[in-house]
Amino acid sequence: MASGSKGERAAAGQAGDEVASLVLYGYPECPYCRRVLSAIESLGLDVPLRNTMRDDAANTAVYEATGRETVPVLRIEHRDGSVRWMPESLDIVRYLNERSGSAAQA
Ligand SMILES: N[C@@H](CCC(=O)N[C@@H](CS)C(=O)NCC(=O)O)C(=O)O
Repeated sequence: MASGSKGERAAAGQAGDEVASLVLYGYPECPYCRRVLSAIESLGLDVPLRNTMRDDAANTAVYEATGRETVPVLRIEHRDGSVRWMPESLDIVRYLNERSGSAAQA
């Protein structure tokens, strides 16, 4: 594949990649997930939560994507169909803040 394809740009997270959907994988009892849920709320975003404690398929999806079961993980699907899985609560909060042009507390 030629360098600079749409998929590569999206995976690199460069400006211009258009996001089609965001889904948070985790569960509300997890403090790191709560950090992200709180940022989502204060930014007024509509990001559904897939509860990995209650939904085996969600837990499996996280494991297949990241190689571990650690949450939170944000699934970012771009309009070109490419998907990026972002672990680490602080990285997710930073990403959401940057997308919103805002600064929710981490
Ligand atoms: N550094 C990570 C820590 C995440 C973390 O430790 N999550 C816990 C739940 S609160 C977890 O998934 N533990 C199970 C595991 O790592 O397999 C973050 O900030 O997102």
